[in-house]
Amino acid sequence: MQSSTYKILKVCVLGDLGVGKTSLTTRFVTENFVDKYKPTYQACHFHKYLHTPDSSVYIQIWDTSGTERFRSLSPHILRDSNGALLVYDVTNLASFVNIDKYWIKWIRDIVPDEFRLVLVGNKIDKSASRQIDSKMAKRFAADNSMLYYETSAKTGESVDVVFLDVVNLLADTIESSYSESLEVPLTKDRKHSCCF
Ligand SMILES: Nc1nc2c(ncn2[C@@H]2O[C@H](COP(=O)(O)OP(=O)(O)OP(=O)(O)O)[C@@H](O)[C@H]2O)c(=O)[nH]1
Ligand SMILES: [Mg+2]
Repeated sequence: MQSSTYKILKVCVLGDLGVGKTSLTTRFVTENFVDKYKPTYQACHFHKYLHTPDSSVYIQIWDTSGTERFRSLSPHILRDSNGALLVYDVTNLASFVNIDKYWIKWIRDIVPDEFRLVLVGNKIDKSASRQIDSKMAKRFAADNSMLYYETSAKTGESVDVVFLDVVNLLADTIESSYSESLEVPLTKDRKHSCCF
């Protein structure tokens, strides 16, 4: 059987309840958006094959639950990831405050300081309800050594950019300690996700 060699990149998506972690992930992987809120229990695993000018990448995305009582899997997922997207909702002040108050500390207790984090302010299509100023969020991200993006999973704005930049950002971590190759049959199954 014919096959291609892919580098494996593992990314996890973290953030408060309802900020749009699943919507961002499914928008990127399947190009769909669902308005109806269905909370994630435990975690869902998504994957996608990407071709950059330099290499072929098999990106595995762990979409975690924002609910505290379902967060038991998250430390294992985080340790097994090359980097993480830290998502908040630009219309929900508490979800931004929690990035500093809770998420960064929680992550730093689990993985080394050099672990790469990307901050994402989602739901920018709801501009009339915005509570977090872009400049302030960008400054906060820079102060915490994170790249910063604003997205809308609903319209798709900047969603691909985030994931493609994450692939570039983490490419060197794949080549060093996480370097791995995967022999992927060209006749791949069409299933994109699996939830626990
Ligand atoms: N307007 C708008 N709504 C969004 C956007 N992203 C997500 N939503 C909506 O926000 C709600 C929550 O989205 P989810 O993607 O399920 O949020 P989540 O972070 O995965 O939530 P948990 O799994 O419970 O932690 C859903 O009703 C989505 O349709 C967006 O960019 N714009
Ligand atoms: Mg979810």
